[in-house]
Amino acid sequence: GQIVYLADYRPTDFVLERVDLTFELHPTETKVEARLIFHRREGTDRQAPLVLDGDELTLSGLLLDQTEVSAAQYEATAESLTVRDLPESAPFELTITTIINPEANTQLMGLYRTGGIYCTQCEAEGFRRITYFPDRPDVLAPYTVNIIADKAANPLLLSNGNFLGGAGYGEGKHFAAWFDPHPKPSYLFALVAGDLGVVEDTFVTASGREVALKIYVEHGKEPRAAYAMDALKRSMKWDEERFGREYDLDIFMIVAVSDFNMGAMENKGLNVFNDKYVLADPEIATDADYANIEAIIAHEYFHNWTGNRITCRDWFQLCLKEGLTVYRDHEFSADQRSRPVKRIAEVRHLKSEQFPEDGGPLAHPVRPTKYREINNFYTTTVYEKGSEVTRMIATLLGRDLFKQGTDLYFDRHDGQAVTIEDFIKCFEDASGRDLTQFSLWYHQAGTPLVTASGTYDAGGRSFTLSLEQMMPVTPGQTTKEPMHIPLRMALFAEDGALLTPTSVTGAELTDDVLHLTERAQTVVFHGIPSRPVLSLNRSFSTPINLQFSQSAGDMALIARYETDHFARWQALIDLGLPNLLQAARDARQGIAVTCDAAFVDALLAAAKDESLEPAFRAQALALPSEADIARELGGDNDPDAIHAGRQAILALIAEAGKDVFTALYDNMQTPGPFSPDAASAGRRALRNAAFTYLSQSDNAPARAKAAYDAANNMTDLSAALTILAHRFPETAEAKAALENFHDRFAENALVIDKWFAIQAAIPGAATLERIQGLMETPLFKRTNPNRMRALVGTFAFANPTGFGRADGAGYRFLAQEILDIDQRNPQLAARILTSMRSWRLLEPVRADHARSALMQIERAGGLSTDVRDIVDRILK
Ligand code: BAL
Ligand code: ZN
Repeated sequence: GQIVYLADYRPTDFVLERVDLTFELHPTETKVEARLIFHRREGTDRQAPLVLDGDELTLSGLLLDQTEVSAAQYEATAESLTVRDLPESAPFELTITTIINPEANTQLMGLYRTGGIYCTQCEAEGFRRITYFPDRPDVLAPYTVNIIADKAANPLLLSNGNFLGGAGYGEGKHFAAWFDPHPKPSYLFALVAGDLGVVEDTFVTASGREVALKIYVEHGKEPRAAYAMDALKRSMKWDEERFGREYDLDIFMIVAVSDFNMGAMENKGLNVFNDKYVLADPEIATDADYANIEAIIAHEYFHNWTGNRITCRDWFQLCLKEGLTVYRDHEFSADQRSRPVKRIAEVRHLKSEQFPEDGGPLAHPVRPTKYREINNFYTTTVYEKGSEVTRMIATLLGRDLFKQGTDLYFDRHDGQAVTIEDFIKCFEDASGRDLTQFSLWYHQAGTPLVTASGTYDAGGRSFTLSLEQMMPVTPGQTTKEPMHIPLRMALFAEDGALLTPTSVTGAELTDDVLHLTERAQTVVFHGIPSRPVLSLNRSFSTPINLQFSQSAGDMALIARYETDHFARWQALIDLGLPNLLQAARDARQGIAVTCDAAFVDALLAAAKDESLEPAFRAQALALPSEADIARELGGDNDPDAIHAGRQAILALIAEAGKDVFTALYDNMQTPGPFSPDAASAGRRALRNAAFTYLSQSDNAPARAKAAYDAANNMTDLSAALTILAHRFPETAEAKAALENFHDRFAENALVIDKWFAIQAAIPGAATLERIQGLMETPLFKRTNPNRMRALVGTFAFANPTGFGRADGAGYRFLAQEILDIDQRNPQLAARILTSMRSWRLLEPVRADHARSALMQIERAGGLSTDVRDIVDRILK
């Protein structure tokens, strides 16, 4: 794998006018005939050869305008096809035939088979595993696709666009033809064939066009697609209302498959989904699963405009479609559910996934300038930080100008492959605002650190706020410019009333947004009658680390009075965090752990505050994770001490709040039949949060066992099983529940993934042996990405004490697994390996073990580019 640089971008020498594909499907020998019409781009070298991309391909036929091409005129390797002496200006047709083996395709890129179904995954560079092609996102063309296959095994033949027709085709075969009129890049191509059940519905667009909606799932699972269908219709409506975007084909299809590297894929008119994000019913899906399905259905649907109608010029621009589309799906979920609770969940995720990436060896800008393997850039930085940057544009411009900016973007760039600069220009043109400094957010990696301190001058009735920003050094970026940081803020009086300054000097303040644009700024708020309590970075308006020493009393006041509920939650977390950090230090020294009463009181007050929605109260009760604590400690970390300290804090809160938690556990039932709506989910979340605390003070598993037996939905069942397995792993009750769960759901892969994941996350050194044992059981499937992520992924990403056990055996186990997975599925191997990205924050003995394990991978022969890229960067 060679390094690709943004600076090297140039358009293709040839323009692709049309694509006509014919597939004769066969499990091991699928014949692909690609008829491509090209002409030479004006102004390019008249002699230049046409060079097409390939990946593990063998050419079996090549025609130029229906005539065989002589051996002297072309050169074919597995990775490329070069054709010389092509017409200087006239269009020409190239007919390329390849034979591919879907059955042997374990990478799950290109055309492969899963559960008897043919399906494709082409983003980013999978299409070149199907045929030789200019496989880059700036080559857009309309596609016609003909599919020929055995009729009995493949009654269903699907591709992008609108259905043209089908017919019988010789002995036992049939064919279908599809035409997609919207020019698209190859990464959006899709083909699905096989025998599946379907759920059908229709949607009438704002302009009155009827669209057929179809979700294809395994036979018998149709009822489980009902929620996804509902989410799809809500998404289509929301995109019309909020962004003025209508759907543009006669049909929209979703196919759920069980072997899939990603969550889902937005192929034009034919989304392919990991079935984890389609299938749900109360018996198999948790509330979190329902929320994920809703968000991912929306995300892929929203790509129809942000990604498909307007796509990326090159893969460096990935955030153009991903950051914007994540922002859109976040807004959708916020509108469908509770906005503050959604925001809290987003920020939790951002801090626990993206912040460690941005603060470690894999840090890269939202818009990178080089890559060795593009698959490794489908990161939380591109996606989630990309979304945060889009959110900040909306914050800077306000809702109306932001809408005008997106309108302009859709209008100006429809049908094009564009860049981040094109995107930003639309907002500048719509608003008249200069976003030059702001756009550094796309180019400078690392999480900014903002330091704040305030002083009140009673005589002058003014409050002075000193702000400083610091950009950390990241790989390849040592010097950085100050950023434009939009900080939402408010000032409160001691009684919780909002204080509005008569004037502000030293910074621009628009509505509640304070603009920090210099390295250091002193802002004075005039006309403040009493000492104010500052609430800074409300709604997490900017993705920064904030250092602001505030008294416990002030934080408690924000936790109680802020009208921005996100800020209330943040204040509770900020109150708790020092306790968790100190607890980890104390546990390491063998000192008894204590916890500030101010924090416990504020937490319990929030927990029982009936004016707050249950989902919010549940979020307040969920303390920062062990990984979050490790990140905040910043180095020399001992996972066992962090775990012990956090458990001790949980126990102290549990003890102090016994009555509160008992009452919540008893009162937060959800009577009546199960409903996945946000309010019911919130009650379950709060009840299970209370239950987690109660199980801290329980010294017997009886309550958890009773809860397991009483559960009538997967949220409660898996919560009870988690408590039994994590808190009482060696008891007969835990063993019986695990066995019961296994036997009850053995036929249901998605639920068995939970069974594996819950066990992979059991704290403590013994879990490694458990995992090794689980790998020997018949239900363990090495070839299934969901299963590997559930067991190996959960262990490495979400079990600091088990994975990080002091003897290093967890790291050695991972190294072996990575090398093994890499043989089949490099993309999956590289993804799981990123779990090692924070190894330098470990205490020296563990860090040494981690380094040795990484070096074991690095030294192995035959590594994929995917794994090579990650291991080299992590070790650097
Ligand atoms: N484009 C890959 C899957 C997604 O982000 O929607
Ligand atoms: Zn996406």
